[in-house]
Order: sequence, then structure tokens, then C-alpha cells
Amino acid sequence: MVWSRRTFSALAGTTALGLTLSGSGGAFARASAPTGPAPDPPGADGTRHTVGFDKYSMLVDGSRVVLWSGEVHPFRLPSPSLWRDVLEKLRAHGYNTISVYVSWNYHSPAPGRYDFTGVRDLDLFLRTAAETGLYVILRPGPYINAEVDAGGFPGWLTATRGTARTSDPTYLSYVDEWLTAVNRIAVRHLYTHGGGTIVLYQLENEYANNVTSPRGRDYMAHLYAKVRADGIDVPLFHNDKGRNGYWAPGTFDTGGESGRYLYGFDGYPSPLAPPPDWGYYGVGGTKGGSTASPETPGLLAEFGGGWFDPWGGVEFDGKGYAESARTRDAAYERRFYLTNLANGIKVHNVYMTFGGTSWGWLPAPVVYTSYDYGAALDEARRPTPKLVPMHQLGQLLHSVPDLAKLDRAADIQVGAKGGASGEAAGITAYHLVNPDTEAHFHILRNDRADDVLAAVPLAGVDVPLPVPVPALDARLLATGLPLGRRTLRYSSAQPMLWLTAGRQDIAVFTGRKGEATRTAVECASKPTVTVLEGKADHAYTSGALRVDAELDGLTRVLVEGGGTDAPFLLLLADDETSVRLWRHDTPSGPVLAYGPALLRTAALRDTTVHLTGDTVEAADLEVWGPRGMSEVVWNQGRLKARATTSGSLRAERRLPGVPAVHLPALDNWRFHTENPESDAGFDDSAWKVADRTSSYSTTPVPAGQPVLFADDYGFHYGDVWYRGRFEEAGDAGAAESVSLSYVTGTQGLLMAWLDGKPLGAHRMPVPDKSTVRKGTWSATATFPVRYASGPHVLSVLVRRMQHDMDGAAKDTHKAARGLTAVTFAGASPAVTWRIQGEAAPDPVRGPLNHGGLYGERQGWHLPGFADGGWKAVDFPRASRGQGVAWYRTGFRLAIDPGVDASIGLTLTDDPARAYRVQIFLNGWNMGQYINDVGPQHTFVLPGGVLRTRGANTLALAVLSDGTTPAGPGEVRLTLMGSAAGGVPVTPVDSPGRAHAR
Ligand code: IPT
Repeated sequence: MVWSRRTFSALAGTTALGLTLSGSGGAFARASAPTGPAPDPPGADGTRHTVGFDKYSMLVDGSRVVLWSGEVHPFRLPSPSLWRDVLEKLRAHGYNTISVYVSWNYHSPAPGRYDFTGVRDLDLFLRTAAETGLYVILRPGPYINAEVDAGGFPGWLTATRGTARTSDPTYLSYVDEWLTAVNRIAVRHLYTHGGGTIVLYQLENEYANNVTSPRGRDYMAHLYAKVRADGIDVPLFHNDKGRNGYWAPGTFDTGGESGRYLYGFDGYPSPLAPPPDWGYYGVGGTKGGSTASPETPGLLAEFGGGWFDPWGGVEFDGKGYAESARTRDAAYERRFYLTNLANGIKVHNVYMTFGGTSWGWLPAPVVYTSYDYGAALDEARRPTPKLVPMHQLGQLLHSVPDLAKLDRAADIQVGAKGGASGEAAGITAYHLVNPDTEAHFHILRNDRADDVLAAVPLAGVDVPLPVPVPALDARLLATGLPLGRRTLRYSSAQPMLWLTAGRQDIAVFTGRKGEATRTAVECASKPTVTVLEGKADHAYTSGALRVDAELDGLTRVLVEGGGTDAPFLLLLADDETSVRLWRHDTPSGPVLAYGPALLRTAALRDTTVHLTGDTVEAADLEVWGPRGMSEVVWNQGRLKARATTSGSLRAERRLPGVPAVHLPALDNWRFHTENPESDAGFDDSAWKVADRTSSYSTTPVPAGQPVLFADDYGFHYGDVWYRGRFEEAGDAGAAESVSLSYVTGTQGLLMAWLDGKPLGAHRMPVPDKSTVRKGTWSATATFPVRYASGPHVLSVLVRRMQHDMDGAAKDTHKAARGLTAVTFAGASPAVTWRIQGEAAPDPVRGPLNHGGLYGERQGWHLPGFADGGWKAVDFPRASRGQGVAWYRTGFRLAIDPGVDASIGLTLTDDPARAYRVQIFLNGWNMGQYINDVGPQHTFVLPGGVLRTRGANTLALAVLSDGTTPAGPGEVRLTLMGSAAGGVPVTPVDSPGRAHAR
């Protein structure tokens, strides 16, 4: 599709917005100077906005903004109410943007069918983001990777002709279907039209193949044109897998349009090596990408905020996601992310910021159910210490727009206190300047394991400033920074924010607890200084007030006079305190609250400030805000509050902490075995006959065999059954053995029966570090057989796990799943195969919720299923046998509606026992537990799916291979965290049996 300039500008609304068409080449010239402040926070305000960029940063309505973004996947939290909880937490902690994959497979049960209802309500998610005041970077693929089944491709796409991720016409026809469906929603939420807050949109994902070939370039050009044709008029970009320069502007056809496409790249450097320089300013950046796109701002589409953990916990030596968070901790964030800022990155997205849960059959075979990722907000939605640096830097980027336009300034020689200089001090120093405001920034990084007290020669200091830079840590210093009506000369503490509240200007500086800090603020004359809280020394010297204080909680210094009428409140906060300081912008001006564990919203009506938020411990509440503010309401309750010497209002009583939450024991279990499919007499006449002779799979069809690949028969998720009938005409025992070849992802498993008698089970080897990322897992299981003449039935159950991803664009998602070949030794009976996988997709819970177990097909996992006739049992269980057994129970919760409880289900047992469990809560498949592999023992049960006030149904489908006794052992509810406050939670629709198909 070819774009005329006219069409594009009409769509983009650019002509109306002061952007002009350049005279040559059809390129757009961008507005050269900022035209006004960007509304803050952004929302769906119904007005048109411009979203552009120059080489420094994004320009929203002409104003510079650094997009400080966190990756969040709506499909990894199947409870729409809780989306608001996550987004409010991020917004409160200083993120101004979220980046969002949309997973094709989650929305499409079949070609031509697209579902955006219920937990898949993208419209609601985008609305919530806009209501929360977050910009959105939308990433709908079509390929997303993301450690999801087939990298986001729908199961049905694995059985279609053509090569995915190329310009193949069949593939493109499906891609267009998907993009049409997703863009129809996205277009309503573009910030350019005021319908929502989408400001950037990504094409494809880490497409590192076919970079120079027509099938790649035409593919990217097709995506570009399609997305524009669908009305997406915000800037587009691609995330290059590393800074290679792939898909930089000008490398493929963008329909004659220029200046509306950015270069982006991903980075997941090892936390053990010093952070890489991307080379934006001409240094470092050994890869071609450092100069690939000089006219677009540094855009890190993904930068490691943690890392994923495969089955068996092989990435983190079995320690799980706690170890992911430990190896990418708060100091890692400061060290790496500040280096990114020093390298000109102005769109900075941390993958993941809330990882969530790969529930149902969503996870790619390489990962288990939890996708916690070691992210700043954990899987149970609890803030972790990793939010501290994000909070501090996010607030800073918001308060100090100077950081959105930086040039490199002259290097400085950093010494160590006491003598050594430069390298000897072990500090890497970046010096940056905003060319317009002359604000200077220094980023000091310590890549060594020893703490350094650096001596930093700054503008305006007589002797180098002593600055603590702890081992493997970093900090940002500012000089010449306006703080309202005062100007910072320098500080050895990191600036976090400033604002004007009422008459006074307030500035917050932060650092590690116990650090000695020195801060100097310009004062034309000697000011009056009052230390309101904590200990601080001060002196007026060389035209500046100098304050020395050791960081410990909150130190408050009130500065009056000194050449400026407005009082100035200097707040020095240690890390823990800094995340109790909440800034919110309201139409009447900013509000700063201090005390509670979370401030979600702040609004001013008349003289009252209305706050909502959370407490965990009892907390003081103090608020600064616009003049005239005299009353405080917290979570709808009016508080008695008093004016303080700090110029704030302080609640007379502490806010109460969260009350204790009591969880019931799980008992009254009922039990039933299944796998009737293994019986010779089972009626499989309704099953599909597996008699195809060709397949679009990348797995070759073995000569002389019918296609047995499950996807070719429309079965894409979970377990799949096969029944092969054959007649033995000759003497008994003609065949000696049968060999079953099968392909699965990691952790695949097979069990076989002959005429109802177990032949045995086979499982893929438990992967280790070197094999876990290997895609397809295939094996052949050989079982000895003996049978008499006459008709026989061979029944096989394959837990096939999920489809491979397709990161290298080689159609690896099309590798077969299920049986591939069956051969007999000693005889060659003709076998007629029938196959049965999952029943029709659950219309509410979606296509990835259930597989093809008998119990799943009969709705045993659903609430309301009549299990009254089942046998009562107690845990622990230790029964031996090959096959499938189900356990069901109900439990009631009565959690205070004002309490947000994060509840999990914990399973533990003797790790020698070979069995696995699928966990169904109210019919929702909350994940898979593999007792002898792990490492996951606790499964998050998100509120909404979990009725925190009411009745719940739990069903466990236990698959055991018969080699050991099988549990469950202990099964209990776990309180993972709780807070008073939270968001209102609407129960997630959980239809029972009558609705199942
Ligand atoms: C990058 C992908 O873009 C993303 O989808 C996710 O898979 C992430 O990695 C890892 O969690 S791919 C890159 C690390 C090669």
C-alpha cells in the first residue's frame, strides 16, 4: 500500500497540529521547538495530540518526555479488576508508560475468530491504562516470543501452509486478520486522537532473520502498510535483537513515509559484567546499530528487569525467581539503567516489570507456570525492593525534563577520597549536559566489589565532592538544577523530585541509609535554616547554603529567606523512606503524600484532598498540596488533620495496618480416577480418524505412517489421546514390542496401554542448563508386548506440553506435537488410529484453558460438577498406578473487602514421587505442578478468579506414570501478602458445567 502525504497527514492530524510538510522528498519536518507542556498525567481526554520525536527524545505535543516504561502482559493476569491494581502501583512508583504485548493465540481459537471479551478485554485494559495516566507502547506481534506457546502464534496457525514471519501470502492473510482485529481496538486508544494513551506501536519482534532478503523486507513493509492502513498513526518501531542496526529507518519500505518510524533494540546483558555502552554518543557501541539511526532517540524496547526460569529451575540453580530478583537487584537497576540513560536512551522499557502468571497452556515449553521473572512487582502483585530505584528515577525524570535532552559534556577526573584519581578510583563517570538549561548530570558507576568514596570535581565546588558509590552500584548527581525558585548547586545525594506545594518549593534527595551527604543550594544571602526532623549541619558559604546530613529516615530542613521569598523544604530520604513519598499531579497542582505503603490516587475537591491507597503496617499520613487544602480523606474516610511546621497537613492518628487474614484448611477432598480411554471397550467412534497423509508441520511424516500430529486434527493444547485398533491374525505373540515415537516440548510424557493393561510410561529427560533451550523434544519409547490373535486396542496418552517458539523465524512452532510414528517389532499389524484432544475451546476461559483429558472433556474441572458420588479421601495420598486421577474440593473465603490478599496454592511432597498436577480453580487452569521437577510449589490464585468472599471449587488433575507412588502430599492455601486498601475486584465469570461444551 502506498501512502500519499495527504492521506497520512489527514490520518495523523499532523497538519492541524503545527507539523509542516517539508518541501522535498515527502518527509515530515518536525516541529523544531517545543510548543507547550504535555498534559500530565496523560489520559483519554478527547483532544488531539501530536506524538513525534527528534534525535533526543519523544515529543508529546511538542514537549520532551522520557518514556520510563514497564512491561506488563494483560494475558498473564486473568482478572481485569487487578489490571488497575498493577497499573496504579506502577504509576505511583514513577513509571509513566507501560509496554504491552498482545498475544494472538490468547484471542483466537480458530481462523477468523477473534475474542476480546472478559479476561481478554483489551479495550478495558487500554482504558484502565489511560485512566491510570500511563502512556502505552503496544506490541501486538504478530510474533511476540515472550515465553508463550508458539511465541504467541495461535495453535491453529501451526497447521497452516506457508512460512510464518515472512512475506508468504497465506501467512500474511492470517496476519492481516489478526492485525485488523487488534487494531480495531487499538485505534480507539491512540493518544493522537485523545481516545487513549497509545504513543508507540511495535512491528514484529526481534526479527533477526531475513534482514536483507525480500521475504523479510517485504514482510516488514507489509506490516508497516497494514498498520497504517488500519489507522494507527503514532510512531512505529521494531525491537532489534541487540544493537545490530536491523530494521533501522530506511532499511525497508515505509510507503514513502519518513520520520514516523524509530529504531529500537533489546538488551539483556549479563548482570555479572559491567553494563554495556550502547554508543549513542559515539563511544562504545561496537555493533553496527550505534550509528544506524542518528535521527531517532535511544529506544530500548526491552531491557532485562529480571530473567525467566525454565522447568527444573535450571537458570537459578533451583532457587527460583527469588534468585532472578537477587541477581538483578536494586543496585543492578541503578547500575544498568543509569548507564542506559547516560547512553542517550529516552524510551526505556524494563522487561518484565510485572511478570504475572503463564496460566493454562500459555507458557512456552521452556518455562513453568510462574512468570514472576524476578520483576519489580512480583507475581503476587507485591512491591519488591526493586521498585525503589525505579520510583526514584521515575519521579526524577518527571520532575526534571532537562534529562530528556542531553549532550555529552567534557569528561571529569573522578578520584578516590584520599588521593587516587580516575581509573584508580574504579569509577566510571559520565558527564551530561542539557544544552538549553545548562543543567549538568553526572552518572557515577562502580563496577567493583568494593565500596568507593569518590572525590568528584564538580562545577561550583572548591574541593572535589565526596560521593559514596557502593560496590556494584551507581548514582546520578545533578548540578545547576532549578528546584522551583531555588537552584541546586550540587548534591552528593541523588535528586528524586521537586515540586511547588502552596507557598513552598520542596525537593527530595535520596541515597542509601547511613550515607553522608552534602547538598548545596544557591542563596543570594544568608537564609534562616530550621532542621525540622533528623540531624543536619548547615553553613552559608560562597553564596550557597550547604547542608550536611547522614541519611536516616527523613531529614527535613526548612530554608527561609536567603534572597527568595518562597520557603524551601529540603527532604533527604533514605531508600526505604523515599518509597513512602508519593507525588501525584492533579489539575490544581501537585500533591506529595508521605507515609503509607502506596498512594493510588489523589484528587482535590474544594479544600479537601481525597487520597486512596494501601497500608501494610500502621502508617502516618502527611500531605503537601496546593494552598487552601485543609482536609484529608483517606480511602473514603475523613481524617482529623493538622497543619505542620513543614507546611503539610498531618493526620492526627495513624492509618491502621492490614488486619490478619485467616485461610481455611483444604479438606473434604473427593477422588475419582479416569482414563477410560485405555480400556479396550471404550467407545471412540466419535473421535477423529487419524488418516491424513500430509502435513504442513516441519516434522516429516514418517514413510508408511499416517499423520499422527495432534495439530493436524485441530487439537492444539494439553493432553491428547490416541487409540489404535489392529487385528492379529497370526499366532499369539507375533509382535515382540511396540515403539512409540513422540514429540513434545520439555517435560513431555507418554503412557501406553494395550487392551486396557498398562504397557508403561516414558518421559522426556529432565533438561539441564545446556539442553533446556533446545526446542523440540523427541523420543521413542519401546514397550514389550504380548497379545493373542484377535482385535486389539493400543491406547496412548501424550502430555505434549506446548509448541516451540519461533525466535529464529524457522517455523519451529510447526514442529509436531504428539505421536509421530508407531512401529512394531516382530510383526507389522495394520493400525487404524483415532485421536482425541481438547474439546471445543472454553468460551469464557479461552482456548488455552483445557486440554484433552477425559475429565476436562467431561467438565470435571468446572464448578458445579456433581462429584457427590466420588470417593472421600484425605491427603497425603500415595497410590501407585499409571493414569489420571482427579481430586475436588470446595472452600469458602470471607476476606474483609477492604483487604487485598494475595493468595496462592502450595503443593509439597516427597520429591522422589513422579507425578504432575493441573490446578483448576473455579474451572480456571492456574498451572501445572511437576512434583519431581519443580521448582514451583506455590501457584498464585488471583482475586477475581478466586472468590475472596464466597465459595470456590478446586480441582486437581493428577497424572502419574506408575513408577512411584503418587500424591498429592500436602495441599494448602498460602497467604503471599496482604494490604489494607486494594482495588474493588469484580468476580471473573466462571461458568459451571452447564455452559461447558
Ligand atoms: C526477548 C523477547 O523479545 C521477549 O519476547 C522475551 O522472550 C525475552 O527475550 C526473554 O524473556 S528475546 C532475547 C532475549 C533474545
